[in-house]
Amino acid sequence: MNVHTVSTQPFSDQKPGTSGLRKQVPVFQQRHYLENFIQAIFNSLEDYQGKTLVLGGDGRYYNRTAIQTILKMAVANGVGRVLVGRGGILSTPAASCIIRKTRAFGGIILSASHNPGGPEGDFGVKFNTSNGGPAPEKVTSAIFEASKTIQGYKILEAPDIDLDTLLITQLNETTVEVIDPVADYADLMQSLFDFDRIRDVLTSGNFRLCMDPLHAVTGPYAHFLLEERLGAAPGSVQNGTPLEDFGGGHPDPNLVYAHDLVELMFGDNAPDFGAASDGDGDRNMVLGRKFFVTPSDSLAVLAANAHLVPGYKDGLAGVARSMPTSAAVDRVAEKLGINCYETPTGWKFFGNLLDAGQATLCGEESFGTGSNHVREKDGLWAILFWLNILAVRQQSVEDIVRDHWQTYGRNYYSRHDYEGIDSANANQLMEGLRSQLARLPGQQLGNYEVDYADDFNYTDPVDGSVSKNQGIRIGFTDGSRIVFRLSGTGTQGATLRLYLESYEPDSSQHGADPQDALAEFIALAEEVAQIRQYTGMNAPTVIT
Ligand code: VG1
Ligand code: CO
Repeated sequence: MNVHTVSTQPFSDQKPGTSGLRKQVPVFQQRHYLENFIQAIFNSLEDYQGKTLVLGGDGRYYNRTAIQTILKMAVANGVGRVLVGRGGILSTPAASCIIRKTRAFGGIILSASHNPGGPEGDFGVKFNTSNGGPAPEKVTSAIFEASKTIQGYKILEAPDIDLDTLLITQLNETTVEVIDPVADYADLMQSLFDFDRIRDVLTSGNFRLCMDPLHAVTGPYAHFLLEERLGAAPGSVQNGTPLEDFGGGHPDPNLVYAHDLVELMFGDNAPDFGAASDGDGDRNMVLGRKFFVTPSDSLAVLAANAHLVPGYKDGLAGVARSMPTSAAVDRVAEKLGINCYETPTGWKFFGNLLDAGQATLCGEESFGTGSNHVREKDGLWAILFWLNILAVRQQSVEDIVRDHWQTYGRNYYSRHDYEGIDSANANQLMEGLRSQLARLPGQQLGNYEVDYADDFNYTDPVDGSVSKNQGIRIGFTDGSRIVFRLSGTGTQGATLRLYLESYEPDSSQHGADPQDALAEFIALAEEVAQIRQYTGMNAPTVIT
């Protein structure tokens, strides 16, 4: 079949952000826009010809169209074998699993994660490398450089490929294999967790769970694993059919966007366990009956209880968290006598630590938790980890978390997002903060003395690479802190993220609402950053 080279002009805005290239659908629908970026990926790589590429996405609007284009470009660019999920579906963690299992040179995952989908929603492209993880900065920079000078792309002239049947097709030198998106991933989960024990609980008749994939990619994985393999009652998975527009919602598992689940879990007769995941299946939210587990606490609880789970019974090599994530896991690491690494925001920064065997569990405050089983955060994995712990400990979610606070103290934590603000104003706010950093240490702000104030810089302990300006942090002498960052995943204007944390060792003080416990820091953040003035908003758009 014929391969064409189509001449094209570069776009100047194809710089990948925190997690791939994310734009509104109409941007991707511009002539040559997707093709340019995909060709830039191939142009920035060496030595992939004849090797395996994994391809799939979260099923959102434009997923199927993009997959057809990418398949034809992969053939034209000499990829040896493409493994594509049936229906174009692969969750991010499943793609990571398959890249590793099949020793692929990489994967292309189509997703804008938790951003809304549909013709007016967002779309995205992520490239993962042969370890199964998000491309590190040196790779994404090379792709961006290639996108700036691109003059043409290669594509096969061929009819569309049937994505809905498990088939193997030969196209020129390339084998295209439509694979079951769930099977390999499900096997991996079964190898890590005590399925017999979880099944005993789920079929005992006195434990109910509700899992809400928010009409996104986790649906088929959750149906198969929770209901079929583990015996949860039919209907335990709600909103489990992936829809191109996620039913019009934000596929973001938090207390605001997972409203059906939240209503159920905080209502009368709530199930024992509730969970949700995001658009591409890498995020998770865990709830007990009338009880919310913050992602930072969840990471700490998983680390403290990992020895109860077969896949982690021999202990953890170390743990890692992103800088804005609370220090709850640091206290667990200290007790276990293992290292705790602090990385910039974004899963790509955990890759080297996982590859080098220095960290086993990783997490982010943004509802991301994962381990060395793949190289992405993994929503369903976290949910199964919790179920395994519940099955062994035979306690409620709330009791387990309260016990944890009793032992380690409680890190009160909250994130305030100001979405859709003017980019120039957002940058001015950050500059205003930067200009104060030198004089803040030693100063008294309200009742607290500033211990340090800086713009977080990270030197990767494995390869020595340096990432600068990863968020402004103001730390106080009692261990509490305020962090400011601008989001790198939005597609319109800017989003300011304000992260707040304090530490309370006294268990008689563990019952407060985090917004009350953190009220003084919320006020201090306003004082130093003038958030109202710069954003023109009186309150955050989302509080998690
Ligand atoms: C956000 C989160 C970050 C996460 C990233 C990708 O980035 O804060 O922790 O890794 O999304 O998650 P930002 O730059 O907007 O703060 V996902 O589930 O979109 O792949
Ligand atoms: Co995601």
